[in-house]
Amino acid sequence: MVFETKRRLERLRQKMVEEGFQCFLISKMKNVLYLTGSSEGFLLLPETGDPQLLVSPLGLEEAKERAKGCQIIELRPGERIFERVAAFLADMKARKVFFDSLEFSSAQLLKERLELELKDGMGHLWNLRKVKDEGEIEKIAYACKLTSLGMKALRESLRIGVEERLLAAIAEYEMRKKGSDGTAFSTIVASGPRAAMPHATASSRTIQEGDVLVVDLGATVEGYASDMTRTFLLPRATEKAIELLDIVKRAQSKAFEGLKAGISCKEADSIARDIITKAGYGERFIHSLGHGLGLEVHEPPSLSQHETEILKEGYVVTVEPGIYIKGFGGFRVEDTVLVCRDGARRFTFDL
Ligand SMILES: [Mn+2]
Repeated sequence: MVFETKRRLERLRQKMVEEGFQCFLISKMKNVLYLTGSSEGFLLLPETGDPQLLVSPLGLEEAKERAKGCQIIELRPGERIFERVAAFLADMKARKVFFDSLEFSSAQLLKERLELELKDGMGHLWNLRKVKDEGEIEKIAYACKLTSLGMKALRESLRIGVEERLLAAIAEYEMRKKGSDGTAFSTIVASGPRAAMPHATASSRTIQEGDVLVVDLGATVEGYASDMTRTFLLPRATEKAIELLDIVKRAQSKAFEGLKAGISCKEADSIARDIITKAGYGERFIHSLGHGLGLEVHEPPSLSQHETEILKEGYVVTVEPGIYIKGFGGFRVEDTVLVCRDGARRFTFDL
């Protein structure tokens, strides 16, 4: 971790200097975690000298224990952080400053005090964060294993009359017990007509004969997420439901087989979309094929028709085609995978 955060900080600094900027202000928790190992603090990365981590008394212990490669500066209780940032930027005579996220009022304060050019530098951070290193891959793979175990426990508890919320609890309990730090998002357990809503969370509805059930689940391990969806058909599911799930599964496995470094996000999306369109449900595939995943569940790139970016070795993405028919149900199968040179490696289990 020490070498990794140091390498990340140096690469970001190099980009900053190349573009003629003197400082990078980093306030998003996941970016601070990625660059320092601590999820506490506000990071100032100057062109020379130690990065400075401004920390409130509340986060001081964590920062001291976990932050690597930077100088920790304790803020006074109630001290306004941007007063300190402004003073720091004035001291170093910064003129061009990158930020990852900046509230309008904070930007205004800086502009009032200093002659500054402020520019969104989040793209530089994403360029680093998109390519996962060994340590990150290990954490994501572990989170995916826990998610698969949770999904398996849910499947084993699946019966007529059980509440969606109980099924969610069973899956989450299993993940927790095996080592998850928490869910990566609100677990989706959507049965019957509710399955047609891609973002429905678990409700008090009970599972009925003939239901379609969509379960979307994720764990976290040391800040890293996982994402997995399975669609289950209850006894007496209709012929149409069986057919629709088959189409989605076919689209999903073809997209997985075709995924590799060197193809574009759009091309990846097209593999699945063409299959679903040929089957007559193109209009019902209402989202993109997938998304990047790491410290956040949804990261760039988006595997969509609008994204021409080329996938690189080391990207972790989801592959999740779906078909949704209002009043009838929804069908989605999702795995988290690593993009490799000649293909993709699946982290979530085959179940
Ligand atoms: Mn997803």
